[in-house]
Amino acid sequence: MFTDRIKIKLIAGRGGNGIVAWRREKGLAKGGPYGGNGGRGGTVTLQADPDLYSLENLRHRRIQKAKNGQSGGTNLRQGASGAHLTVKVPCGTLVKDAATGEVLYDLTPENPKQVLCVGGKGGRGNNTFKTSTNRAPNICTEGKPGEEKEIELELKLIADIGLVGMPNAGKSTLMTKITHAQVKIGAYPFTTLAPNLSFVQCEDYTRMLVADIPGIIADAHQNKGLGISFLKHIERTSALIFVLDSAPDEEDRGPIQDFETLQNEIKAYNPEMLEKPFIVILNKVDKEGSQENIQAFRENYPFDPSTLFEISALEEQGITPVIEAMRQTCQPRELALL
Ligand SMILES: Nc1nc2c(ncn2[C@@H]2O[C@H](COP(=O)(O)OP(=O)(O)OP(=O)(O)O)[C@@H](O)[C@H]2O)c(=O)[nH]1
Ligand SMILES: [Mg+2]
Repeated sequence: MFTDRIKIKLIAGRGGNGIVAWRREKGLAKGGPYGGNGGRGGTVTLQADPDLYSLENLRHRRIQKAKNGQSGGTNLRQGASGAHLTVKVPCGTLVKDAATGEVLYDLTPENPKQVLCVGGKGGRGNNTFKTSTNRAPNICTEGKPGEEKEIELELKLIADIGLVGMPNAGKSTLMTKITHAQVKIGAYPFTTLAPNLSFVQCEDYTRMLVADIPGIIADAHQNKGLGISFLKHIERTSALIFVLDSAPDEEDRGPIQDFETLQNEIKAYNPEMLEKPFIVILNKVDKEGSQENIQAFRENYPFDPSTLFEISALEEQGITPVIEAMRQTCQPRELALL
């Protein structure tokens, strides 16, 4: 199960009550007010955790509550504060107001932590009401309720590179050859149903985070196939890799047509994504008929050799230059050190 959108309610802890108590000591007839203040309620914080890739862990816990503060004690004892609650979410989680949809925060590696609900203040014990005219106040106050918020979390994964292609193009096969990911591969469309994320480890000890998403088909923007909502997970990558099947299929669809379709669908989702640096991969060169398609593609799109690659993901041909090109293309963004 992959969850990338969820509504939850956050509730900070209530403050503990103040109390009425009196000082009692041997030989002290009227000890005076001695009731302590209540403790503060716990605060709710959202924190981006780089090891999480889905909001799945929140699916069965829609209400997240920090602990209440304790009541004050006798002998002026302050009540204990309620424990804070830190809710962990993946990096790239947008926090929205559930009612209006307005984006409140964007939890990224640069800005990973945000206090959402502040705990309620503790109530006052009777000691704090002591004045020169009222030396024995019989009053105290209740703790204040903690803040509450209904929010919607929307995940937009933050990877360095996104793989995009038609179903069956070989995205997941390529993913398994360049990363340690073990993902499902199948000779049928829509094998991948949710994004996969994994690292390519480079020789200079840097690494690139790659996202493999479900295949995109023509009219995906009208919700054909799995739709284009998964494109949001490659919306924030610094580069894209178009994975094209270079072998002709039964309907004689080829890489030229597939490349156009993919670009049209991406444009319908967010045209700015087409401004990212990209690499085009002509996959399945081991299959019959691919050479004619590749030649036609090269004539149609005279891309630079640093942009266009011919590979066989299945037979692991031509993979190393692709990894090098990915590194070059990613460079604008600081690559993560191991
Ligand atoms: N002959 C050949 N077959 C390949 C190659 N790469 C992938 N395949 C096969 O193509 C089929 C689809 O591969 P996947 O990696 O699942 O394709 P995908 O793009 O992830 O597909 P979706 O997840 O459905 O979008 C599988 O049967 C692979 O074994 C290749 O280079 N040569
Ligand atoms: Mg796949």
